[in-house]
Amino acid sequence: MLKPKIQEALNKQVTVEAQSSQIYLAMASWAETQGFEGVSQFMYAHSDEERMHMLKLVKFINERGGHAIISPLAAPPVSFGSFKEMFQELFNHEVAVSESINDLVDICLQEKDYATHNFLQWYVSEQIEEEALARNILDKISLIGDDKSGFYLFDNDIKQLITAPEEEV
Ligand code: OFO
Repeated sequence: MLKPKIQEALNKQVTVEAQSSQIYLAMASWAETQGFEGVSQFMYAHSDEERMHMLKLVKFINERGGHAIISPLAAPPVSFGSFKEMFQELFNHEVAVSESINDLVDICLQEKDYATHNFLQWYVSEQIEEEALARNILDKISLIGDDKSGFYLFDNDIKQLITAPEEEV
């Protein structure tokens, strides 16, 4: 049985993951309107991944005898300035999500909930990968600078970074 404090913290993380999915969906749509097909495909896939992260939490909470709560979400931005700014925002967002996971892990240790602690290790590893991926993309964008043909190639190359959802679980 989940302790109320753990359930509350896990439900907050459900909202964080849903919000991430929502933001990346907005990024996908914006990139698509800018004609960047590869970037938009990457963002659509990333949005799906975040939804999977959310669902994994929902299932876990309910399996442990709790009740996963689906909360309203804030509207994400409509446009994102430049690709550099958009990926910087993605990186900042992932850093904030990592902090949120760390806080959750901390609460589990305080409450001696080792089962939830064990479950969360998947998220800890996932955040290391997601931050590294975002950092890698930002490095590539810095190398491109203002080179238009560089952006064209980048838009094509980024498709290779799309992870199939089944590789995630
Ligand atoms: Fe759920 O990993 Fe990104 O936010």
